[in-house]
Amino acid sequence: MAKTVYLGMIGDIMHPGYINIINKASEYGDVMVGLFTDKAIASHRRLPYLTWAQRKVVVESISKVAKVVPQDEWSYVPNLLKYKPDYIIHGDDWQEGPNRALRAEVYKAMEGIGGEVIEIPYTKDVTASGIREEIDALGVTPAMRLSSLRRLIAAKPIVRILESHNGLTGLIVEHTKITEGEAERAFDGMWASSLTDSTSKGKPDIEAVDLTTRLHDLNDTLEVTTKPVIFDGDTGGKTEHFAFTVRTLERLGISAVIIEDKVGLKQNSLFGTDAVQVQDTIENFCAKIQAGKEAQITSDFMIISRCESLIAGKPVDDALDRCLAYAAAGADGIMIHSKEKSGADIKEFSLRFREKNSYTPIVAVPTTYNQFTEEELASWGINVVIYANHMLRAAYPAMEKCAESILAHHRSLEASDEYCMPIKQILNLIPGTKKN
Ligand code: SPV
Ligand code: MG
Repeated sequence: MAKTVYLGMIGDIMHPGYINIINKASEYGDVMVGLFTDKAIASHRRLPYLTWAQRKVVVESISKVAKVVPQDEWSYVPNLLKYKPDYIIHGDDWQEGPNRALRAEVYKAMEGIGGEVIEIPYTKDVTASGIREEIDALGVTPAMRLSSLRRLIAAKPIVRILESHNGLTGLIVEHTKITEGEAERAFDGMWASSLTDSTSKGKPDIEAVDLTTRLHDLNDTLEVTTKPVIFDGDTGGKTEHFAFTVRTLERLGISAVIIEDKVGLKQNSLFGTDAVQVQDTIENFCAKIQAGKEAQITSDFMIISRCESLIAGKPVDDALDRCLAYAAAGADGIMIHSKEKSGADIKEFSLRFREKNSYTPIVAVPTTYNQFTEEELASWGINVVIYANHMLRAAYPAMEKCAESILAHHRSLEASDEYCMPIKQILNLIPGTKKN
């Protein structure tokens, strides 16, 4: 009987390195490709361009691949125990660096099932991550960006979104990453916040900065990023107007709009009951959601309804009634907001909402209850966390201190040393900056 050789791969960008390892594997037996699912990848890396089904079509049509199976974990072990291959093949690049632990557990598992590990020299001149960087530098199509949020929600325990209000903050969301063991940690996308869009213009957050202006400025972020954007649509305006807003956002490749169930002059929610916060009727707000759903062209765009009951001082029961009705009316997600510091209301809401509705994504904005980790929020059933204003709030105190220092010292020496990045660094900050 032919032997089986297991080869784990993401298979997003086909390149000679992959073909080389498939050819080598086929010398030992039938090649079984463990094709990483979005879920397996999302725990450690950015999602691939192609969906699992699309990648499968490509990989299974390579003549030396006998079979493609899903690999649902970053670890190979569950599939090795399930399929018990005679061999597993891997590039020797995992002998060093963060993948060493992955290698050690593979050796142990293969020993347990009586199989063997084959290591071949890693193809250095071309890598999928190198090609990916080059493609990302070219940008992304609106359609690809738009659909990526739904894929992320399906693949990750919790999707991590950070506020961006200009091109520069967009670049921070796009590129900032850290490594934690074998995993890369980065932000999944951007929040186009009405608070920071208006504050950065020196205006109050009362829908005074009109949609056209906000979208014009958002274009700066879209030009230099590839990650999905969730747009803060305030109240969504008049129902008749909201339908146009949805079409415009879709055309730009925005993944989702969040509209809040308030009427009258909108005030920022973090004023809580210090401001008059009047909610729409459930019936009217459901009609607005439905008008938006009817207007949208793609099936991937998301309309997320935001409930302001807790902000307006009403009980969790009121928020539940509303959110269940919004979901039933067709909302693709619900955002529950609160300025309560303990987080108890959000936790109770989320757990009780999940008892009645297991599938509609829940979005939370833990600005005031920021003591909870993403893992804790996810354990309550929350799917998306938005850090809604932190780029702006971080920048302002630094700028103010810098300005005060120049005044106090009658020169900029102290301010430059203490509060400013070096000139050389700012000149090279922007990717693509060229020098002769
Ligand atoms: C925003 O960022 O504009 C929001 C969230 O709507 S909050 O400011 O908390 O209301
Ligand atoms: Mg807002």
